Amino acid sequence: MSKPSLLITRKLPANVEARIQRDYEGIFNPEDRLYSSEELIEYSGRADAILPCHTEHFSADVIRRLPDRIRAIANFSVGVDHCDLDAARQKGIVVTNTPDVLTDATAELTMLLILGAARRASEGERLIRAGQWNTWSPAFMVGTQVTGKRLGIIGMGRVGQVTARRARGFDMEIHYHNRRRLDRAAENGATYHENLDTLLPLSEFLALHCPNLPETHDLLNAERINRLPDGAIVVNSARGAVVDEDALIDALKSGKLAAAGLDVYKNEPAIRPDFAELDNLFLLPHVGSATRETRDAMGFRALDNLDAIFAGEEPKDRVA
Ligand code: 8YV
Repeated sequence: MSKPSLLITRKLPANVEARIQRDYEGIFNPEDRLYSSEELIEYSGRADAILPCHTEHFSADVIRRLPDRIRAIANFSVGVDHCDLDAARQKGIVVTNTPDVLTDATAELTMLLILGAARRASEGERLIRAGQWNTWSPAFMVGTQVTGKRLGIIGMGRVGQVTARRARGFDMEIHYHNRRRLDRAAENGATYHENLDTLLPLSEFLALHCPNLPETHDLLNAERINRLPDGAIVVNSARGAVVDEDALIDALKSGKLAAAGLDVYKNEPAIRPDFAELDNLFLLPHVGSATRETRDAMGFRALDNLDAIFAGEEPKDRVA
């Protein structure tokens, strides 16, 4: 039997590409060039399935124009907000994602954002690299202590729960809001808030772990930021769309927020230039899951899903 043909839109780890070579007719992108929608549609013409990243946008229009032979979009990502799932369902295309395998890496990065923002890590680093460290005093680069503080988590799914576990290592008191309350064991002592009204005023730190959905768009807006304690710190390793960036910048400028840590942005990678002007903003370039271990695991998980689809079985991580 001939191997199914697979369009791989970005350069993947060597181990993952080797498995693709073994089991599929791979159409690779060795230069790791970002395809336009037109190219995506054109290159899909030779494929039975696509293995994309969140950088490829499968709008309803793109999905409608994909060749009929495309059976699946097996994402190399847990987030699927770059795919119009209804359009995929209508066209009979199976869509999968890669949950679980990037949980640890993303929670780890969330702790880095919390610590980096609170302790002014990039500000200090920039100072040294610019050759401008020429003083020391007790008032120099004083930040916010993390240990023992209250951490509010919005979105207590896989990543939120592991972030809570890591934060407990810093004696943080965990409060959370989620669409539904977790069971006692998963809560592990965290306090559930049915709505944000009670969560926000006590969140000295606030970590966003909710997906980008119509109801979470601009969830952290000016009004909600104002309900945080003065000097709170906000971190986002979920999706840029859940933060009103104008409101965040205003709050960082006014001192309402002491600092923020961001890994994701509304219009990445073309982020707004005024972000870079704020000393109290700790910025990373969407690298939540960027560890060697996790990248391999994401690729293998996407391939497990494809293997199931081509074997006529239900893939483990079907989202449409
Ligand atoms: C990935 C992510 O690196 O999986 C996700 O949803 O946001 C990132 O951690 C990226 O999406 C890869 O496509």
